[in-house]
Amino acid sequence: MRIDEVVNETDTVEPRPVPLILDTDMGNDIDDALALAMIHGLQSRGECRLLGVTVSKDNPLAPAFVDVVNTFYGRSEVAIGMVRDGKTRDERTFLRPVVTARDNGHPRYARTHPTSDYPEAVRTLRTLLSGERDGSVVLVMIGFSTNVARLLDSAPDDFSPLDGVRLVARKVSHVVAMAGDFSPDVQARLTLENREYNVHQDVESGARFFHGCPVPVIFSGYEVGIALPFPARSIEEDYGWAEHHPVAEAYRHYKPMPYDRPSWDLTAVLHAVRPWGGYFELSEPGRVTICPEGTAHFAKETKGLHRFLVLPERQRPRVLNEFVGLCAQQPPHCRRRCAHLAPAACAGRCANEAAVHDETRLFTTPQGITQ
Ligand SMILES: [Ca+2]
Repeated sequence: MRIDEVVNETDTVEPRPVPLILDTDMGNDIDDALALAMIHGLQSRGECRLLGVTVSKDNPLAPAFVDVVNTFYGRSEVAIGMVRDGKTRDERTFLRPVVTARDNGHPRYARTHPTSDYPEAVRTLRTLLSGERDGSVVLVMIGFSTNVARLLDSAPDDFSPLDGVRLVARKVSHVVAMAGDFSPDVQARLTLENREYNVHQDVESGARFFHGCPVPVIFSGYEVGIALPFPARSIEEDYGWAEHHPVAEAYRHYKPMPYDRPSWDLTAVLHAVRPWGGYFELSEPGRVTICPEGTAHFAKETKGLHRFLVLPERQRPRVLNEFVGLCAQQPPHCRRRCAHLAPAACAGRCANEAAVHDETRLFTTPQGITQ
């Protein structure tokens, strides 16, 4: 599919559940955690379907945190894949306090996978893609390109007779990537000082993926998210429906509160699920080149597969408002299972009971949903 077809199609179709795969460096910054919460909020509203999450940060607490969040939202079926020999092994500040939190001797947050032996990410990506309809999957990248570059280089296997490039070309509609900085000032003078984190942490993989990706890529640059500070006030006020909320708790651990953190990764998610929303404008088509020193250069090109998001000033309050509301969205399964309880009474309790939070099990347990 060419990029103008993506744009034209998404401009006119009605909203529908978008099949998503999220590739994240969960743990390096708090916007990844908010982005995952936002995806769950959008899925609770029927707007997307999270197929899987692959983690590019090489620390076992990173997929464990993803597991905690998915389980909290009652979506144990979401696949999780983990990089091998990846970048950034340090824990940083919020993964361990949330994953290992205990109350009265029991884990505060349940996990679906009892150990940290998560499948390798490329295997997960190939498995997920091979099972989806052709041209349907939107790949959201909010970290380094380690996993997706290896995906392109992957060979045919038991899941698909296609190599990585052909598998992506067959199954992926387009990619939305938080990467680069496409503000006019930076593009006019690329320097080591204005390299964007996701690109320069793994330059080789970024070049491999963005230069070789066979489907359109829409970039959300550094300049978009920096203009959208997520309000600490929302963390303090909007999550009371759960006794403990793993993402709100992570936010408090990331840095001393209160602080408003830029919403880089959330911008990619919002555009991936609601490209029709009018939140952002799109650049002309072109080609992004990843330079050896870790900068990303955009050049207009009529048939180029790349575009980048532009945030109109008038849309800033509206986009922030969507971020706040979607991240704090309560999952509907709590209301279903605990319909006999007031929402405030149900949320914290059943959020900690992973087994009964499995949505499939909710509808198949012979004893009924109150078991
Ligand atoms: Ca990230």
